[in-house]
Amino acid sequence: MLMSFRWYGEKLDKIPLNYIRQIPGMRNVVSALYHIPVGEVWPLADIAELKEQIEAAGLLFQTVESVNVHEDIKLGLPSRDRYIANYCATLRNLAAAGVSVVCYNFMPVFDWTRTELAKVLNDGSTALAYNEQLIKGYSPEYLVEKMETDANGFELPGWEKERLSELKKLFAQYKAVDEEQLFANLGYFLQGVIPTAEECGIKLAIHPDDPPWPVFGLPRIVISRENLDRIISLVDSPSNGLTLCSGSLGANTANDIPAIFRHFGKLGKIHFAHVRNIKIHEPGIFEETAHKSDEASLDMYAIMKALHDTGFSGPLRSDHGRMIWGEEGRPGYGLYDRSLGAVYLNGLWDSIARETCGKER
Ligand SMILES: [Mn+2]
Repeated sequence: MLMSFRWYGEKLDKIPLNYIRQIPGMRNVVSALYHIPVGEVWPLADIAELKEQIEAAGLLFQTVESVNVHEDIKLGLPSRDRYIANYCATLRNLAAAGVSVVCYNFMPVFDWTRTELAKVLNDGSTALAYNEQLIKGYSPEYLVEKMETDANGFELPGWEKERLSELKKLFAQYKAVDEEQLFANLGYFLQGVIPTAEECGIKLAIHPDDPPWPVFGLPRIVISRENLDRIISLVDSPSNGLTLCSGSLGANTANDIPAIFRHFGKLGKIHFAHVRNIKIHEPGIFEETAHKSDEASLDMYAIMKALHDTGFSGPLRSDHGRMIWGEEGRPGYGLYDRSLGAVYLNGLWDSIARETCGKER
């Protein structure tokens, strides 16, 4: 297991790499080229520069989150072939720089969705939260505005302005895309990119939809064990795999998270793991919490045990954290609570490893 931390680059992230280096057991940085518009090729020189910065701080750069998929690919428009060719060129450049895992998602229009970016929890910390009842009263435009004003001046991943400026047009285009069509469009994308990924040694890892149900009537398919099984069978290749995210899939209590990790771990399909906790108050209403299991709804020990038992050796990150100790930063992506999460998960991993293998170290 390669403990990892998401970082937005020198320009966009206020957390310095040397702070990340000081988190006990931290080894790998997960990043992306945020200045390249969706659909364009990531230049090798820019990737190399990012890699040099990260390695100069004593950390690895083996994982990219995300190379976003152009909306035309998700919609299945004729222009998708050009964007698929660009995606392949980006994968080749990433492989040339030593990247081995590339995360992506296939959510129409909106990326992850929350109704509150700073819900005050009982201990005075703040966290991201979701309330299905509130969403029902929002228009898509209102949600976009709200996310922007609540984001502390940071651009949120997946909520880049230029992509969301044509909401009305996008919603009209998606009227023709139901779940089956979205599966077909994902299949077409994978048939286009997996051969290149396989050839250059990149493992593609689709991230679950967050939350794992339709929002504003847009179809969502990366939502359950059954659908994940279908996705990995769209193209049979070691490069066609998953980012299993406990907090995303876990928002639906029908998803048995430790069992899902064990199932896909046995198949060798977990290329990247996001392990975080949430507290579900009732169906459709949840908030993000500290990682520790007794504070929330998901059993972190059972998840880490499933990963360990199935020989997981890929990157893993504590994903989101709360805002604690007065920190101000990008919602979900502060230094302190994500660090506590990483250390907690490392502690679980160490004790599972020692119980299982009997090793002193
Ligand atoms: Mn995640």
